[in-house]
Amino acid sequence: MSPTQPTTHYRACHLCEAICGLVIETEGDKILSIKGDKNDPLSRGHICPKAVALQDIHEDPDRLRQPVKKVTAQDGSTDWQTISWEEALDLTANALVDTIKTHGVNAVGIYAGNPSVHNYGMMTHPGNLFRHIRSQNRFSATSVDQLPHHLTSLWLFGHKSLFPVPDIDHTQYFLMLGANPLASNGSLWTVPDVKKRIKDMKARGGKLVVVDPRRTETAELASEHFFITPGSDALLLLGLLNTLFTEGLINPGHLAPFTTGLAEVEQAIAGFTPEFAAPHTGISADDTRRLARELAAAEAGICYGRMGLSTQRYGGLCQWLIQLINIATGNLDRPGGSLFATPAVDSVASSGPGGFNRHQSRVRGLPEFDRELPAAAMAEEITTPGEGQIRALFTAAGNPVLSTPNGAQLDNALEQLQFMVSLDPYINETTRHAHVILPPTSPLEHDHYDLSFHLLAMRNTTRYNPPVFEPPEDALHDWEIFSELGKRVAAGLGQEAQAAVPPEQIIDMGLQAGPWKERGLSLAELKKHPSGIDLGPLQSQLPGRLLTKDKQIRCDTPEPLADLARLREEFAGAADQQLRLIGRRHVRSNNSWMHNYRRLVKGRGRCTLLMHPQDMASRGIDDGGEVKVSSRVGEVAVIAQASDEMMPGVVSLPHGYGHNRKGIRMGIAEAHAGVSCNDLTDDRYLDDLSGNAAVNGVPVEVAPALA
Ligand SMILES: Nc1nc2c(c(=O)[nH]1)N[C@H]1C(S)=C(S)[C@@H](COP(=O)(O)OP(=O)(O)OC[C@H]3O[C@@H](n4cnc5c(=O)[nH]c(N)nc54)[C@H](O)[C@@H]3O)O[C@H]1N2
Ligand SMILES: Nc1nc2c(c(=O)[nH]1)N[C@H]1C(S)=C(S)[C@@H](COP(=O)(O)OP(=O)(O)OC[C@H]3O[C@@H](n4cnc5c(=O)[nH]c(N)nc54)[C@H](O)[C@@H]3O)O[C@H]1N2
Ligand code: SF4
Ligand SMILES: [Mo]
Repeated sequence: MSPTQPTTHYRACHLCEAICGLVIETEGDKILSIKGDKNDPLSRGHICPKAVALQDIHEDPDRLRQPVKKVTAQDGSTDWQTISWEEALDLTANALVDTIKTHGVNAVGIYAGNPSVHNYGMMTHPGNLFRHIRSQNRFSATSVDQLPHHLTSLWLFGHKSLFPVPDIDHTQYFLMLGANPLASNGSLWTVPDVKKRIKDMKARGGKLVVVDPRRTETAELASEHFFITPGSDALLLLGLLNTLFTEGLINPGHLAPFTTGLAEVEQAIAGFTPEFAAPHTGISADDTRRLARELAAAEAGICYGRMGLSTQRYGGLCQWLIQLINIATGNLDRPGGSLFATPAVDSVASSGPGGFNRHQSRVRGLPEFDRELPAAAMAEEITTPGEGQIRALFTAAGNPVLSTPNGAQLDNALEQLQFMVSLDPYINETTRHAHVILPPTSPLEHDHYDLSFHLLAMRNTTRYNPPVFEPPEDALHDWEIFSELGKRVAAGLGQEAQAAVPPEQIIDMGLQAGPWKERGLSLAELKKHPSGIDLGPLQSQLPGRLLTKDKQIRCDTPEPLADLARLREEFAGAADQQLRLIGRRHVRSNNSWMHNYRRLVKGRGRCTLLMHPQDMASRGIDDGGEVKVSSRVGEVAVIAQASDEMMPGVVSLPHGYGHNRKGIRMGIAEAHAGVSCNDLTDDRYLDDLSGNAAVNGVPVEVAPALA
């Protein structure tokens, strides 16, 4: 075929968890169009405005194509110099080996960001490098995100990644807390086209109840919406569970033969009544009881909570309580409830269960989870002298300066490092501190398989996509960079390097050994079905799928039960009048790194502080006026926007902005800089149980900027 003839490619969008199927038309090295793939059995043609950004990412002149090294001129100014891969890899490996030999493995810090789980080579190959750097100073976006879900799954189901997935297509009742899938397209819940699925559910007589301090896009679609004071959800969930117990509504159904400990939970939570919760949550005791009865009466129902519940002071308790409610109502593992997916390549079977609190962070004693420490501890581990201090840092697909609490403190800390390397295509707020940046191929230049999101999907499907474009000659994929560095570091430490098996071979083996092997799945088979293969709706699989040692679900988990004392103490007095900050997502944005694409940033600036008109009036703030927002750790100036979507006493600012720092090279993002919400969030404001960052519910003050 001539290279100038139009060619059709099938490809999953990897930008968010919805993993929509795309049809991409190309001619030579040009993209002609990007559209939804109607034949994709999961996404059925759905896409959002971000899909077209794949073209912008691919073509972005700011995206690095070659490694760069920081060079300092005689006057002290710095610049970036393009270097060869050979030099970049050698330089990086030497610096890592030197650090390890002089200061030990813990002197190397590692931070892995969110795109790692959207890019399968970044999941199969980090071990090729990090097995030689067994540092305890490992961090990731997990501890600013889904850590409480992992812990709950570990405690109740025996594996960190056994996540119950809401079966929206078959449910009649959906209680959703702290999630906004209309903007996020779903999280820990792969659910493309969620809007239509919600509408279908309502059309068949189902009910959606949303609990959120903001009347979000999702709340607008709900049958009922309740405002809730940020950070108080655990009290509401306890009130619900308490009602189930006191009104005789506990019915674990098919779970009963292998479920224990509910009686102990009943005793422990006896004091947490709907009346105790009401003054703190703002939701009446009558409404709480009614919601509990409705959920219990539903033929099949779902209780689900996401970022708003995970990243608050009681994230661990909240996610644990949600699963107890699903168990107590018999809705776990039941069609129309929440079920475990059966991915064709089962990463649950091939990974360890994870562990908790086996070691602690050096400075503050925060608990490890799955060999990672809370990201909120990263800055102090860099700046506090002593044995085990981080002196060299490896960041991969992460921008912690904008995405972790008290980002400004981390921004300063990174300047102290002796060496920093970033595996990243951009010079951004974090990577500008690096000494070397290693840019991988563009997403369309490598193949694609979803290792993460089939595990979270509301329907079992499987799909493999070859690359849309051949990579340029002198380019390396993320997985190749890990392997190449692994080889060099192993040599430097006198260890044996792991063989670099290409990711597609790992997938091929996974498919042939996986739960659907009887269907004859293999890479070759998947290649025959470019839109993917439908494996059907989620199925009930307990107790078979449980990975707890005794194949039981033990509900009386000691850690969250002990955490009830902290909750009781915090809410012992009257409700306070503190103004609280929460986050916000927009369908045209994605965390910190998608503000450099013209089509996505056009229109009114989105980095504004939403505030209830009453809260503005009492502070003399005008709609559209500039305000100062301050917290224990910092202050930002931003435009305030009046909105009765907000619960009075709560303000909302999106995260991922703040592209006004010196030295970044993302022209469009700089022109739409905004401020970083994580210059206000607090590295000391955590869910003490899990160590997860509480970026929602942060106490703040707001005042007119000129006051
Ligand atoms: N206040 C507040 N803070 C939050 C949140 C919030 O709701 N509120 N949300 C939190 C959540 S849920 C998350 S997941 C984190 C995200 O936190 P991070 O993962 O630290 O940040 P991202 O913005 O996702 O940054 C992604 C980085 O990966 C790079 N990148 C993109 N694609 C690739 C690739 O294919 N390969 C490589 N090597 N690099 C790539 C980008 O250039 C960018 O530098 O933020 C968290 N922070
Ligand atoms: N367009 C877009 N899509 C995305 C992303 C993105 O940045 N942009 N990020 C992706 C990532 S990494 C993730 S993890 C997911 C997140 O997916 P979601 O969790 O669905 O997304 P959020 O918009 O953060 O929803 C959190 C909701 O919690 C509410 N909230 C805040 N505090 C509280 C509280 O204390 N209690 C209650 N009940 N609610 C509260 C907020 O108002 C918000 O509506 O989205 C993914 N998809
Ligand atoms: S919802 Fe949008 S960003 Fe998410 S996978 Fe689909 S097209 Fe991509
Ligand atoms: Mo996330």
